[in-house]
Amino acid sequence: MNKKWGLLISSVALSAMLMTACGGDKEQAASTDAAATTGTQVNIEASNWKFNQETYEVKAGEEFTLNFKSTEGFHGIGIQGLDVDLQKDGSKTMKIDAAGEYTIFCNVICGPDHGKMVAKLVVK
Ligand SMILES: [Cu+2]
Repeated sequence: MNKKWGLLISSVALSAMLMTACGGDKEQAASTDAAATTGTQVNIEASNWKFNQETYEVKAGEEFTLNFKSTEGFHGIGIQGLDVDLQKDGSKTMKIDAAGEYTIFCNVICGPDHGKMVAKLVVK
């Protein structure tokens, strides 16, 4: 075998090893997520420069989990009057006893349309 082929084969083997390692990590992350998803889930996704829904609804007095994810860019959420402070990705389980409407806003200065990043949490 000449040197050139040997080098090519070992670099292919190396990248196959690296790909396997990455695949393994992903599987582990997915099963961790699945374990945390019981009860009412409120999935909020942020991109440049909006949330995936204008309104999110939950029931008063019932526990729910906020799952926040930045799918494009780096964003976060705060909710006026509530102790919520998630950035980039994260979850928070909480309960709101009184019905009402709360303003969800991006709490990361993320770019030109940062100020437009608002949505509503409606507690019924
Ligand atoms: Cu922002």
